Amino acid sequence: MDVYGTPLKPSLHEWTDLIEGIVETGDSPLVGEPIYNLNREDTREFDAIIIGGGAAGRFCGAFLKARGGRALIVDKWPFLGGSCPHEACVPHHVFSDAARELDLSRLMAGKLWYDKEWKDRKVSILEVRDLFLSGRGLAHALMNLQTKDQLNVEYILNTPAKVIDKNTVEIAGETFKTRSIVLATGARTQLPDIPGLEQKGVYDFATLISDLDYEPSKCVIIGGSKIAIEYGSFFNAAGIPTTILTRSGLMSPNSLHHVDDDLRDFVVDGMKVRGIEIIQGIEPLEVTGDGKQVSGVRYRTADGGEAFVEADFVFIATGEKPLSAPFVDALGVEVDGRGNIQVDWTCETSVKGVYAVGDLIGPPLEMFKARKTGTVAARNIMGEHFEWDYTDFADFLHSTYEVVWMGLSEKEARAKYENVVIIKMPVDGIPPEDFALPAGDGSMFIAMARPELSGFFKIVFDGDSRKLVGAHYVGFGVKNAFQYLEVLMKQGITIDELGQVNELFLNDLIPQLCRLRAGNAVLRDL
Ligand code: FAD
Ligand code: KPC
Repeated sequence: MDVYGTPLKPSLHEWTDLIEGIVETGDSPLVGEPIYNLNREDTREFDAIIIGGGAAGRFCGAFLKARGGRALIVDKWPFLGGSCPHEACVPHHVFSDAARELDLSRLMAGKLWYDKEWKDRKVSILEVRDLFLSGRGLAHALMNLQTKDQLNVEYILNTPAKVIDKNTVEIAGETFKTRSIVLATGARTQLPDIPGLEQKGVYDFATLISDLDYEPSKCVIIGGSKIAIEYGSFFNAAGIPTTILTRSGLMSPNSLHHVDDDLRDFVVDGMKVRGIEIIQGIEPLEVTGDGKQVSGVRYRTADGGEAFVEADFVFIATGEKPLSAPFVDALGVEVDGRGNIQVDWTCETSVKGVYAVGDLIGPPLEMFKARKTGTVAARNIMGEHFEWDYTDFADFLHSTYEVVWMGLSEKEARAKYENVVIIKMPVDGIPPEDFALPAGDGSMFIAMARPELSGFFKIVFDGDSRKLVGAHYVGFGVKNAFQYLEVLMKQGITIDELGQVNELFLNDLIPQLCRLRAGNAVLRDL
């Protein structure tokens, strides 16, 4: 199918029907047929052929085009945007929104207009999943429309690309020449090496979307990744008893940097309060079952014994592995022990003129890094020498809260600075159940009913320079604030400047508490 040329043709709704006919119903004549948005009259060589049109590839194409280059994005799916709108971040946010609503209903059960039966009520996770599916087509459609009609980037979809050499790519039997190649094929779940995974009842984030066809009644999650916390919090909030089996501790330094102990405790203890069973230090041994349907998970305990936990739903959250093998074979690009393609800070691989971006180059597997590495590769391909070190970044996850942290943890700050000043809520020495703060944006309601669950807040200063060096928050609406605060922190914002911020939310603790302390020539904790 050729879609090149006419603006806004296909329309948003035509794109939706076209994509859904391939992905959802499989009854479109376009199944297996490439979709060409390709200017065949343009005889210029491509500056880059981008293999994979997810966040990393799409931003690479858009940036390269904006810099005057010619890019061609190829994706095996019939839509651009990749895993984020299809099965990853977007459903994750739908589930986390639902978890927050459900959690509030349970915390408030029997109060105000909240039905007291909420305490034990189970809701349908299929309905929530299907709600996501009912909106997914439009997200897919928007990606194709925006890329074609607003960003004017050429693409070929619904067909895989095969790299022949560093200047040649084969797409649907046709050979295309290019000055450089950008690899952007992302990552998939790394399954643990244990028997029983082939049985019905074993899911990951992707197959939960594509395959789940029953309402689980008991869930076991294998793994301790962010996804374990996020999806586990949702399943549990939906009323499915949930156990998390994890090798290392949740939110442990192995997988996440700069996590403060008290932030972690607030999150993990909060999950336990809500009934999630968390078993750490385990080694999964087998997903048990009759060969057809799972019955549970057998595991080695932290003290070397064996134990079993029953389940009709096993969710794998043991991390992801990059889809790098075809490029090692075709180009000999260097990878690390986990298969992540090795790149320098310009995103160039060990093969000159071949770049790799997004999840394919390893952690952090986050959208900001995927999109920005795409632009970094584009800039360098277009002749600018541009390096970006993405190793220090603000981070977040969802439990039934938003959990956000950036800069140094208190422990890291104390190791680095002599005079560390802490401002935090709840206040040490007062029982949290007597102390309805932080009561941030969105948790006022909880604070009145369950003060101890109203959130967690801590900011860390170097008391000598008065500069902000870390911030940690559990509550709602914080991601937005912290993504800008991180920029200010990196620019060296002080407690005095933070105290000058005009708060829109009366209980935004950063400006008000900084202002209360900023008058002191010698800073003190609060
Ligand atoms: P992808 O989006 O996976 O794109 C790779 C593309 O390559 C796909 O479209 C695929 O079809 C295509 N492809 C593969 N092989 C070929 C081939 N041979 N030829 C052509 N095309 C090919 N990050 C956040 O920042 N915030 C979040 O809230 C968040 N939530 C997440 C929730 C979950 C459950 C998961 C799994 C991840 C989440 N992430 C989140 C991470 C985020 O989704 C990824 O970092 C991001 O999507 C990676 O983008 P990418 O372009 O590198 O890869
Ligand atoms: C559709 C949507 O809002 C989120 S998916 C974003 C994919 S991309 O813009 O390519 O990073």
